[in-house]
Amino acid sequence: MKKVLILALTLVLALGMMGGSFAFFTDVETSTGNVFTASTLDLLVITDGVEGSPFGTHGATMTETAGGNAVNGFVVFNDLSGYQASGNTGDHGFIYWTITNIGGMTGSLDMTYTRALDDDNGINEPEDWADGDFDGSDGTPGGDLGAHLRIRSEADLDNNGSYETLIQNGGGEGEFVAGYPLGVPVEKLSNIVLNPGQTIKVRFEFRFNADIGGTGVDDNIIQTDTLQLDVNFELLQNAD
Ligand SMILES: [Ca+2]
Ligand SMILES: [Ca+2]
Ligand SMILES: [Ca+2]
Ligand SMILES: [Ca+2]
Repeated sequence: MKKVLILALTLVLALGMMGGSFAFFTDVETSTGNVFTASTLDLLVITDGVEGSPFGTHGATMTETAGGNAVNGFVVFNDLSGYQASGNTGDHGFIYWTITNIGGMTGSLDMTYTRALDDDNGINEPEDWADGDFDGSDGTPGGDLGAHLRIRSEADLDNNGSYETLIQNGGGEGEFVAGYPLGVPVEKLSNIVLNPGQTIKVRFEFRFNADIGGTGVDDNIIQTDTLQLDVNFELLQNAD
């Protein structure tokens, strides 16, 4: 055993000496400054206009709160009613959004609506009487605006000024917000390809009928009621 160990040591020393006795040509090239930078996926959503009609004739108002680089701006419509100014149209209004991919890579855009809140927001006397009883209730457990307010939205996917794509369900008149389950996002646009720099536009409309619902329901059931609809735009990196 001892002999084997000694032999091994000798071999190593001999190799070392051989290495030191040769001269080699050498050349070295170094690639420095290799940098890896992730691309960007960034969505810019601008609320670029609101419009209402026949606002101003009976006190309805709208206020627009600007957002940052996201759809965190919002619009508040107050004191709405089914007031009939002309024809058979009650209060209605529009919100316009411009959506641009300001990142460096292509993404897929999804858009969802969420009925976030639909609340009685207090019950006044006429509202209480809507169900024929002065009992502190209007006869429905939650708010009633969602069941009497239609929404309709369209997209201009090629940004040519024409809103060619209907993105709501329920036909030309639009759909009642109450059709959305409370608190659950409902997808309205999906997998819309947005290249870097590409823009699309979305026009959102809400509308009361002059006789809300038109189903024999006392219109007073919506007095003071409040409704919140959240709109979410999400840009996802494309798989390819
Ligand atoms: Ca109420
Ligand atoms: Ca109510
Ligand atoms: Ca009642
Ligand atoms: Ca109610």
